[in-house]
Amino acid sequence: MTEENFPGFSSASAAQKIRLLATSHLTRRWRQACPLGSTAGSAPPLIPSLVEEEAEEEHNNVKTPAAVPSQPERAEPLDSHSAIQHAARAASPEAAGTPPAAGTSSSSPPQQPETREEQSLKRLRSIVSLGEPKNKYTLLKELGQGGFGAVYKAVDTSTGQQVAIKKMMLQEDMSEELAVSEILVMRDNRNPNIVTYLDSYLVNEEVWLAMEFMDGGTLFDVLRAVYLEEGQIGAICRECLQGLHFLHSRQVIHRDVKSSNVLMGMDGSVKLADFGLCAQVTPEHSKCSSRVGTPSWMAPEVVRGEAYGPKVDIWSLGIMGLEMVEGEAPYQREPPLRVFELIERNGPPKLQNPRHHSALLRDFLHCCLQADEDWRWCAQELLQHPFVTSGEPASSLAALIISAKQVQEEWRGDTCA
Ligand code: 3AM
Repeated sequence: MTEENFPGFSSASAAQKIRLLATSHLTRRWRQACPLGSTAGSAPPLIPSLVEEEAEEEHNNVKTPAAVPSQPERAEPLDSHSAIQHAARAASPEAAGTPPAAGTSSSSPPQQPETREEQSLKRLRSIVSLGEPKNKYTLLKELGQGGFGAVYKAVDTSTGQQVAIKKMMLQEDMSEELAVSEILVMRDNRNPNIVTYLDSYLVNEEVWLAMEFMDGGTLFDVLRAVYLEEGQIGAICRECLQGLHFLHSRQVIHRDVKSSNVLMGMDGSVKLADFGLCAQVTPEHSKCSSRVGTPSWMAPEVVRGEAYGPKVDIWSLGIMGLEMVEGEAPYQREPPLRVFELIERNGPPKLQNPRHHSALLRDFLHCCLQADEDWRWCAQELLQHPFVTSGEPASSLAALIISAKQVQEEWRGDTCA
């Protein structure tokens, strides 16, 4: 691809020039209406039937508009029994034991087949470490809540290393499968752009998953606080694409790429996280078909319930690109059924003010947001896209994250005052 394809490449738009002139990162002041600490939307994953009922209900209840622009809520994923079961089993196919068939042994009495939960619990017991995590880690503070439980900052008492511990409650439907998938994908897919797995334990009704501590928080939180320049968006896309290229080359599909599942480090590192909804495909079964993901980020083929492959993550990355530019994903405030309808009816979402952005950024989004997955670029191809190759070095994101932290501190001050 040559520069001629991108007539606006060297000439930044007026809006960009203003941004570039700013000495510090512009903050998203309008977003202060709902400051830090909100755990909005941290419901557990829902099965489609429930989601659709709820969505219908939500759809029928017209909400009163807020007096101030409201904060986009952190969107929660949809999933399905079969999808999670597939993800959990396929994440490590060798361990997906089938239940013993009743009456197959002449010496033992006929056995009831194990339920899916029992199989997953057994599987979980076989992969977690033995021992008492409370002796190994000292919990310092809660970092945030998710549908699964909560994440804590902790310290490894023997090394002094800071870690993050995700405590996943097992009471919820399918939670064993989600936990198995999350642990196996992280454990078996180590890469600089994937949050590092450290250890896991089963503690009564909870799984404790210890992972590296990412001191910059989520990209979602950064986007709430500051505007990003195109070079920074290019850098974040490159880092995520490196992680996705690695996962896709190992036939793992993330299926829930969005800003709240991208973690950042104060050194500028960018890593994919939250692997509970991942699916492992194989050369023989290279496609999935379960409707899994978070509505606004879901590719059209997922919405339609068609067979799909790793390029669904590229669509979601394109939507995340829009999040980075606009501050939130298209249709993010709409109920799930309405989102599906809009994705189907409107085709690929567009930038609100395309002229405010470079031809390179527009072309990059165009390559990600192709409704036809044959036309959509893959991670490897996108890593060669000039918008990505011209992105800033990841280390330059450190200043951005510091600015975001400062804004978040100010918000905390405002709410405490
Ligand atoms: O709720 P907020 O956004 O403040 O940043 C993540 C999020 O915080 C944090 O836990 C919350 C729920 O996901 N978190 C998750 N994994 C983390 C990690 N490895 C993490 N923070 C640091 N390191």
